[in-house]
Amino acid sequence: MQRLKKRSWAEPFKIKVVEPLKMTSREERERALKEAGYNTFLLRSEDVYIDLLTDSGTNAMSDYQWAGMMLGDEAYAGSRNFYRLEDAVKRYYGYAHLVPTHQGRGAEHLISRILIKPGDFVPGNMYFTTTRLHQELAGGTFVDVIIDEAHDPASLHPFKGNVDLGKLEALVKKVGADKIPYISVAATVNMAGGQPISMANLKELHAFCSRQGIRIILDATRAVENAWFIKIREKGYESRSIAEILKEMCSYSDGCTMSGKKDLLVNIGGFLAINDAEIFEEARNLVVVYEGLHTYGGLAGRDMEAMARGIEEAVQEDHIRARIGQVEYVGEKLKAIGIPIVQPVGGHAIFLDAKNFLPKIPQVEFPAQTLAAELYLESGIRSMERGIVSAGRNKETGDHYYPKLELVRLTFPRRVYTQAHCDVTAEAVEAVYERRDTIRGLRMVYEPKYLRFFQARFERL
Ligand code: PLI
Repeated sequence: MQRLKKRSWAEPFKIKVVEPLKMTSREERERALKEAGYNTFLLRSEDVYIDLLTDSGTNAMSDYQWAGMMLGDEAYAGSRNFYRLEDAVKRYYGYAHLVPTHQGRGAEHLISRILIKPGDFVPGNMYFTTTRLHQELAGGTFVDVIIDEAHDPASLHPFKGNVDLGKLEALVKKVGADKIPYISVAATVNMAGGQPISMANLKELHAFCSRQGIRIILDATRAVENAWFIKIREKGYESRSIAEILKEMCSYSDGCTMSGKKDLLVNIGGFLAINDAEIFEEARNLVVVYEGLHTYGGLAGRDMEAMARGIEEAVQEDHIRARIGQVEYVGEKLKAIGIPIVQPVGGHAIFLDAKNFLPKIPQVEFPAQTLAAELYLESGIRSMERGIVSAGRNKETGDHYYPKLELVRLTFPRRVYTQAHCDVTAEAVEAVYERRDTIRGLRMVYEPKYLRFFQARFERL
C-alpha cells in the first residue's frame, strides 16, 4: 500500500453559505465576449464561471463580520462603528487620524488634492491606475522609482517592490525636494505582480526622505500580504507576528491610503489615515464635499463595522498563510507545466506573462487583452489585462505608454474559491497555451478618456 507522506495545509475555515456557479457553452461565451467588446470588464458576472477579475470587494466575509453588520449604527453623524474603525486603524496601523472613504480611490483623491500642486512630481514604486490618475488630475507628474528587477517578469528578486534610492535621489537632484510633496509607496506592488517591498528598504527610504523633508504615503491596500512576505523572506522577522510587522511598516510612513476591499475582507470601504494634524484637518474638510461626513465618508455604519472586524481578521496568521498559499499553489502548478508567469509568485494573483505566452502578437495588438479574452472563451474564467491597455496614454505625447510588463492577472478573492477551482483554472490556462499559435490579436475600436481599460472595446484582427 502506498503511503501519503505529505502533510498538506487546508483553508482555516469551513463554508456556511454557498453561491451556485453557472457554466456556459462555448457558443454562449463567444457571444458574450463579442458583446463585451473583448473586454472582460464588460462581461456580465452571470456569464462568468470562476471570477478571477479582481480580489477587490469580492472577498467572502466571515460570520463575525456578518454579525457586525447587524450592529450598524446608521446615524448620520458620530456612528459608533466609526469609532470602532478609528480604534482598529490606530491599533493595527498606528496612524493618529482617520478619514473614512467609500473606497481606496476616494482616499487617493483627497491626499492628491491636498498635497500636490501643479508642476509637482510624485515618485512611486511603479504606478497604480487610479493612484496615478489622481496625482495627474491634481497637476502632478508620476515618476517610477521602483528597482529595475520589477520590470523583469523572470527576475527572482525577493522584494521586487523595493524603491531604487538612486533613482529617487536623481529625481530630487533634478527637480528639487520642494517639488516632491510625497513619495507614494505601495505594499505590495499590484502592477509588478503583487511584489513586496522589504522592511530594510522602507527603513532606508524613511531615513532618506526624513533628510530631504519628503513625506511617505503608503498604499496600504495589501500591506498585510506584504507583511507576510517580510516574515518569510526577510532575516530577523521570522518570529515576529504579522500585526507587529504591519505596524513597523506603517511607522516608516506619514500616512496611508487604503482600499479596504482587499486585505480588509470587505465588499466596500476605504480610508485615509494620517499623522499630521493639519493634513487631517484639510482632509476632514474635503471629505464632506466628495464622500460624506467625516464620520462615515460614503460608507454605511455596517460597512465600517465589517471593515473594523476585517482589520482584526486580516492579520491572523492562519488566514494570511492560506490566502497567499492558495495563490502559490496555482503558481506552482503553472510553473510545473511551463507556463510563463511573473516570478516569484506575488500575494494576490498569478500574472501570466503575455509577451512570452503570445510572442507573435506585437504589443500594439494587445497580447494581454487577447489572452484574457481567450481564457474566458476557453473556460468561462474571467481574468484582467494589466499591460498596455491598463497603462493608458502619455498625456504629453498622446501615444500609448509601452510598459515592459504585458500581463494577464488571475486574481484570487479571499476565502472564495477552493483548491478544485484552482486546479480547473490551471488546466484552462494549459488548454489555451496548447493552442497559442492559432491566436490572433485585437484592435481597439472604442477608447474612453480616463482609465480606458475599464470600458475600452476591441475587435478581433
Ligand atoms: O478600487 P479602490 O478604489 O478601492 O482602490 C484603488 C486601489 C488602490 N491601490 C491599489 C494597490 C489597488 O490595487 C487599488 C484597486 N485595485 C483594484 C480594483 C484591483 O483590481 O486591483
